[in-house]
Amino acid sequence: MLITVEGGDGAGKTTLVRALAQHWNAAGVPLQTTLEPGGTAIGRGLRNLVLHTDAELSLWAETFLFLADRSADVAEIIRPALHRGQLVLCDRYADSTLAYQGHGRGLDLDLLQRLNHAATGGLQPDLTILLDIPPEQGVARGRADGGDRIADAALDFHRRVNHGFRAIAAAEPHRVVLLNAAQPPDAVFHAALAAAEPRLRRARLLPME
Ligand code: Z5A
Repeated sequence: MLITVEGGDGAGKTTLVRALAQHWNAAGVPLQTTLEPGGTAIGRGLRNLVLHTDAELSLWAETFLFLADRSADVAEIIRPALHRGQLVLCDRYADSTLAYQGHGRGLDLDLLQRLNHAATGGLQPDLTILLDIPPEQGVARGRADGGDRIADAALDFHRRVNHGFRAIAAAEPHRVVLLNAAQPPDAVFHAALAAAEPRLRRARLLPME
């Protein structure tokens, strides 16, 4: 089973992935975590390049760096873990490319869907937890932790990204669960558990109650 956690800058994805991983590890769920960009060795190099280069990067060059990272993550980490029967918890995945490069940068959404399909071999999350936060609030949290090429973009960009994530959630309500990420971390964690654990039980990754 593949669960992805998505959302704007500073939404609390990393905080939530850590808390869920700790909780499910303690419950004995076989678990693999990863993140994009940067889940693999090649991905860590790509992450540094795409987020921190001082050089000019075209929008498509930026996009292909994220896609190359995703392709490596799926091939090296996600598919092998799924074959081992593990639950995979991924901090960002294909929806981020649609929200940031599509809705945010304005690149063609249909083409990005096809490129995501090529990069992932069509692997779709079973569940996506979308952490929704007003962009002003998320950006302020993210900046307090140090920015990057994309996080430092104008607030208008982050508003389009937020609108993009909400459009994805509205289009795929069975896959995407939207949570209010402006709540305290513990409330976000419990809302995420409530969304995920019935599915984990159905997949026999957790015992039935
Ligand atoms: N990007 C892209 O454009 N296209 C793609 O295809 C992909 C990514 C995959 C790096 O991603 C950038 O890449 C990202 C999108 C782009 N840039 N932006 N924007 P990333 O996921 O590595 O970086 P990020 O989104 O900037 O993550 P982040 O700043 O680390 O945010 P986060 O993981 O969502 O939040 P956090 O680290 O858990 O929390 C941030 C701070 O808020 C921290 O001090 C926490 O203690 C605090 N926090 C967390 N939760 C709460 C709550 N609930 N209340 C109060 N405070 C909280």
